[in-house]
Amino acid sequence: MFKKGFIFDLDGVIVDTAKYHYLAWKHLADELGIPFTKEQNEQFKGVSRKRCLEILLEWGDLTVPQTQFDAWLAEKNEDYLRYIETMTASEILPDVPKVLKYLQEHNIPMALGSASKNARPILKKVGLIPYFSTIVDGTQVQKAKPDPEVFMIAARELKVAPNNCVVFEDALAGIEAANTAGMTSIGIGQKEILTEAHFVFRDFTEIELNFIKELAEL
Ligand code: B16
Ligand code: MG
Repeated sequence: MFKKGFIFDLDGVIVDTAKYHYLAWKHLADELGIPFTKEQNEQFKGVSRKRCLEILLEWGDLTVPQTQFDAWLAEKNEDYLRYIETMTASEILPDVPKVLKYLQEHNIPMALGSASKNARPILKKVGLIPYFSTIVDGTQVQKAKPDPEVFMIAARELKVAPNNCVVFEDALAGIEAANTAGMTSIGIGQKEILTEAHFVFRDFTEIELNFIKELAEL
Protein backbone atom coordinates (compact mmCIF):
# COMPACT_ATOMS: atom_id res chain seq x y z
CA MET A 1 0.00 0.00 0.00
CA PHE A 2 1.23 3.49 -0.85
CA LYS A 3 0.50 6.15 1.72
CA LYS A 4 -0.70 8.91 -0.61
CA GLY A 5 -2.06 8.92 -4.15
CA PHE A 6 -2.80 11.78 -6.53
CA ILE A 7 -5.63 11.68 -9.07
CA PHE A 8 -5.92 14.12 -11.96
CA ASP A 9 -8.93 14.96 -14.08
CA LEU A 10 -7.94 15.52 -17.72
CA ASP A 11 -10.05 18.14 -19.53
CA GLY A 12 -9.60 21.51 -17.85
CA VAL A 13 -6.89 20.31 -15.47
CA ILE A 14 -4.08 18.86 -17.60
CA VAL A 15 -5.12 20.17 -21.02
CA ASP A 16 -7.68 22.70 -22.21
CA THR A 17 -9.72 20.45 -24.45
CA ALA A 18 -12.93 22.28 -23.42
CA LYS A 19 -12.37 24.63 -26.37
CA TYR A 20 -12.37 21.67 -28.79
CA HIS A 21 -15.44 20.13 -27.15
CA TYR A 22 -17.10 23.53 -27.56
CA LEU A 23 -16.25 23.79 -31.26
CA ALA A 24 -17.50 20.27 -31.97
CA TRP A 25 -20.75 20.75 -30.00
CA LYS A 26 -21.26 24.18 -31.58
CA HIS A 27 -20.90 22.66 -35.05
CA LEU A 28 -23.58 20.06 -34.29
CA ALA A 29 -25.85 22.59 -32.54
CA ASP A 30 -25.65 24.94 -35.56
CA GLU A 31 -26.55 22.05 -37.83
CA LEU A 32 -29.59 21.29 -35.65
CA GLY A 33 -30.56 24.96 -35.30
CA ILE A 34 -30.07 24.91 -31.50
CA PRO A 35 -28.44 28.03 -29.98
CA PHE A 36 -25.26 27.07 -28.08
CA THR A 37 -22.96 29.51 -26.29
CA LYS A 38 -19.66 29.24 -24.43
CA GLU A 39 -21.62 29.73 -21.20
CA GLN A 40 -23.77 26.71 -22.04
CA ASN A 41 -20.60 24.76 -22.79
CA GLU A 42 -19.61 25.31 -19.13
CA GLN A 43 -22.45 22.99 -18.18
CA PHE A 44 -20.89 20.23 -20.30
CA LYS A 45 -17.65 20.15 -18.29
CA GLY A 46 -17.09 16.79 -16.64
CA VAL A 47 -20.37 15.51 -18.13
CA SER A 48 -20.38 12.37 -20.33
CA ARG A 49 -20.74 12.73 -24.10
CA LYS A 50 -24.11 10.98 -24.09
CA ARG A 51 -25.50 13.18 -21.33
CA CYS A 52 -24.23 16.32 -23.13
CA LEU A 53 -26.21 15.38 -26.25
CA GLU A 54 -29.31 14.65 -24.16
CA ILE A 55 -29.03 18.12 -22.61
CA LEU A 56 -28.48 19.78 -26.00
CA LEU A 57 -31.57 18.08 -27.42
CA GLU A 58 -33.58 19.12 -24.34
CA TRP A 59 -32.54 22.74 -24.96
CA GLY A 60 -33.66 22.39 -28.58
CA ASP A 61 -36.87 20.60 -27.55
CA LEU A 62 -35.96 17.73 -29.86
CA THR A 63 -36.83 14.07 -29.36
CA VAL A 64 -35.21 11.70 -31.84
CA PRO A 65 -35.00 7.94 -32.40
CA GLN A 66 -31.98 6.12 -30.90
CA THR A 67 -30.33 5.62 -34.32
CA GLN A 68 -30.35 9.37 -34.99
CA PHE A 69 -29.09 10.06 -31.46
CA ASP A 70 -26.19 7.65 -31.96
CA ALA A 71 -25.36 9.14 -35.36
CA TRP A 72 -25.13 12.68 -33.91
CA LEU A 73 -23.04 11.38 -31.00
CA ALA A 74 -20.62 9.81 -33.48
CA GLU A 75 -20.57 12.94 -35.63
CA LYS A 76 -19.67 15.14 -32.65
CA ASN A 77 -16.88 12.79 -31.62
CA GLU A 78 -15.42 12.55 -35.13
CA ASP A 79 -15.35 16.33 -35.28
CA TYR A 80 -13.71 16.50 -31.82
CA LEU A 81 -11.11 13.90 -32.80
CA ARG A 82 -10.07 16.04 -35.77
CA TYR A 83 -9.09 18.79 -33.30
CA ILE A 84 -7.36 16.30 -30.97
CA GLU A 85 -5.29 15.04 -33.89
CA THR A 86 -3.44 18.39 -33.97
CA MET A 87 -2.60 18.44 -30.23
CA THR A 88 1.01 18.55 -29.03
CA ALA A 89 2.80 18.89 -25.67
CA SER A 90 2.51 22.68 -26.08
CA GLU A 91 -1.13 22.31 -25.02
CA ILE A 92 -0.33 20.97 -21.56
CA LEU A 93 -1.56 23.66 -19.16
CA PRO A 94 1.17 25.81 -17.50
CA ASP A 95 3.07 24.27 -14.58
CA VAL A 96 1.25 20.93 -14.77
CA PRO A 97 4.53 19.15 -15.69
CA LYS A 98 6.23 20.79 -12.69
CA VAL A 99 3.78 19.05 -10.32
CA LEU A 100 3.79 15.73 -12.19
CA LYS A 101 7.59 15.63 -12.22
CA TYR A 102 7.81 16.48 -8.53
CA LEU A 103 5.41 13.69 -7.57
CA GLN A 104 7.16 11.20 -9.84
CA GLU A 105 10.55 12.08 -8.36
CA HIS A 106 9.13 11.35 -4.91
CA ASN A 107 7.52 8.04 -5.98
CA ILE A 108 3.98 9.22 -5.30
CA PRO A 109 1.63 7.16 -7.49
CA MET A 110 -0.60 9.10 -9.88
CA ALA A 111 -3.82 8.22 -11.66
CA LEU A 112 -5.89 9.86 -14.34
CA GLY A 113 -9.61 9.99 -13.52
CA SER A 114 -11.56 11.35 -16.47
CA ALA A 115 -15.09 11.13 -17.88
CA SER A 116 -13.62 11.22 -21.38
CA LYS A 117 -13.54 8.16 -23.59
CA ASN A 118 -10.72 9.89 -25.48
CA ALA A 119 -8.44 10.30 -22.46
CA ARG A 120 -5.77 7.80 -23.56
CA PRO A 121 -5.22 9.17 -27.09
CA ILE A 122 -5.07 12.71 -25.68
CA LEU A 123 -2.48 11.80 -23.02
CA LYS A 124 -0.50 10.01 -25.70
CA LYS A 125 -0.59 13.03 -28.01
CA VAL A 126 0.77 15.34 -25.31
CA GLY A 127 3.33 12.77 -24.10
CA LEU A 128 2.16 12.35 -20.50
CA ILE A 129 1.32 8.62 -20.41
CA PRO A 130 4.54 7.66 -18.51
CA TYR A 131 3.55 9.67 -15.44
CA PHE A 132 0.43 7.67 -14.66
CA SER A 133 0.38 4.28 -12.92
CA THR A 134 -3.22 3.90 -14.00
CA ILE A 135 -5.66 5.60 -16.36
CA VAL A 136 -9.35 5.43 -15.51
CA ASP A 137 -11.49 6.91 -18.25
CA GLY A 138 -15.03 7.09 -19.61
CA THR A 139 -14.74 3.60 -21.10
CA GLN A 140 -14.48 2.06 -17.61
CA VAL A 141 -17.10 3.85 -15.58
CA GLN A 142 -20.81 3.14 -15.40
CA LYS A 143 -21.82 6.11 -13.29
CA ALA A 144 -20.81 9.65 -14.26
CA LYS A 145 -19.46 12.31 -11.86
CA PRO A 146 -20.76 13.47 -9.33
CA ASP A 147 -20.85 9.74 -8.62
CA PRO A 148 -17.45 8.88 -7.06
CA GLU A 149 -17.01 5.67 -9.13
CA VAL A 150 -14.20 6.97 -11.37
CA PHE A 151 -12.11 8.12 -8.39
CA MET A 152 -12.88 5.00 -6.33
CA ILE A 153 -11.60 2.81 -9.18
CA ALA A 154 -8.50 5.03 -9.45
CA ALA A 155 -7.81 4.72 -5.69
CA ARG A 156 -8.22 0.95 -5.85
CA GLU A 157 -5.83 0.69 -8.79
CA LEU A 158 -3.32 2.98 -7.07
CA LYS A 159 -3.62 0.79 -3.97
CA VAL A 160 -4.21 3.87 -1.83
CA ALA A 161 -7.10 4.29 0.64
CA PRO A 162 -9.62 6.88 -0.67
CA ASN A 163 -9.06 9.20 2.30
CA ASN A 164 -5.38 9.32 1.37
CA CYS A 165 -6.10 10.42 -2.20
CA VAL A 166 -5.88 13.96 -3.52
CA VAL A 167 -8.00 14.90 -6.56
CA PHE A 168 -7.46 17.80 -8.97
CA GLU A 169 -10.70 18.78 -10.72
CA ASP A 170 -12.09 21.70 -12.74
CA ALA A 171 -15.77 20.69 -12.68
CA LEU A 172 -18.11 21.07 -9.72
CA ALA A 173 -19.47 17.58 -10.40
CA GLY A 174 -15.90 16.26 -10.10
CA ILE A 175 -15.32 18.07 -6.81
CA GLU A 176 -18.54 16.56 -5.47
CA ALA A 177 -17.38 13.13 -6.63
CA ALA A 178 -14.03 13.52 -4.84
CA ASN A 179 -15.69 14.75 -1.64
CA THR A 180 -18.19 11.89 -1.65
CA ALA A 181 -15.26 9.48 -2.05
CA GLY A 182 -13.73 11.00 1.12
CA MET A 183 -10.76 12.40 -0.82
CA THR A 184 -9.05 15.79 -0.59
CA SER A 185 -10.42 17.94 -3.42
CA ILE A 186 -8.38 20.60 -5.18
CA GLY A 187 -10.41 22.81 -7.50
CA ILE A 188 -8.75 24.27 -10.57
CA GLY A 189 -10.75 27.31 -11.67
CA GLN A 190 -12.96 29.89 -10.02
CA LYS A 191 -13.60 29.96 -6.26
CA GLU A 192 -17.15 31.21 -6.92
CA ILE A 193 -17.96 28.07 -8.91
CA LEU A 194 -15.93 25.40 -7.09
CA THR A 195 -17.40 26.32 -3.73
CA GLU A 196 -17.24 22.80 -2.28
CA ALA A 197 -13.55 22.18 -2.99
CA HIS A 198 -11.19 21.92 -0.02
CA PHE A 199 -8.71 24.20 -1.85
CA VAL A 200 -9.09 26.22 -5.06
CA PHE A 201 -6.40 27.56 -7.39
CA ARG A 202 -6.95 29.49 -10.61
CA ASP A 203 -4.40 27.22 -12.30
CA PHE A 204 -1.23 25.26 -11.54
CA THR A 205 0.96 28.37 -11.69
CA GLU A 206 -0.61 29.33 -8.33
CA ILE A 207 0.35 26.02 -6.71
CA GLU A 208 3.63 25.95 -4.80
CA LEU A 209 5.59 22.72 -4.55
CA ASN A 210 5.59 23.16 -0.77
CA PHE A 211 1.82 22.76 -0.83
CA ILE A 212 2.17 19.55 -2.85
CA LYS A 213 4.83 18.38 -0.40
CA GLU A 214 2.45 18.89 2.52
CA LEU A 215 -0.42 17.11 0.72
CA ALA A 216 1.87 14.20 -0.10
CA GLU A 217 3.16 14.18 3.51
CA LEU A 218 6.75 14.16 2.28
P1 B16 B 1 -15.53 12.42 -24.50
P2 B16 B 1 -12.93 15.24 -17.86
C1 B16 B 1 -14.88 15.29 -19.69
O1 B16 B 1 -13.55 15.07 -19.34
C2 B16 B 1 -15.11 16.69 -20.23
O2 B16 B 1 -14.94 17.65 -19.21
C3 B16 B 1 -16.51 16.81 -20.77
O3 B16 B 1 -16.71 18.09 -21.31
C4 B16 B 1 -16.72 15.73 -21.85
O4 B16 B 1 -18.06 15.79 -22.34
C5 B16 B 1 -16.45 14.36 -21.24
O5 B16 B 1 -15.13 14.33 -20.73
C6 B16 B 1 -16.62 13.24 -22.25
O6 B16 B 1 -15.61 13.34 -23.20
O7 B16 B 1 -16.60 12.91 -25.46
O8 B16 B 1 -14.13 12.68 -25.00
O9 B16 B 1 -15.76 11.00 -24.07
O10 B16 B 1 -13.06 16.68 -17.52
O11 B16 B 1 -13.70 14.31 -16.94
O12 B16 B 1 -11.50 14.81 -18.07
MG1 MG C 1 -12.53 18.33 -16.31
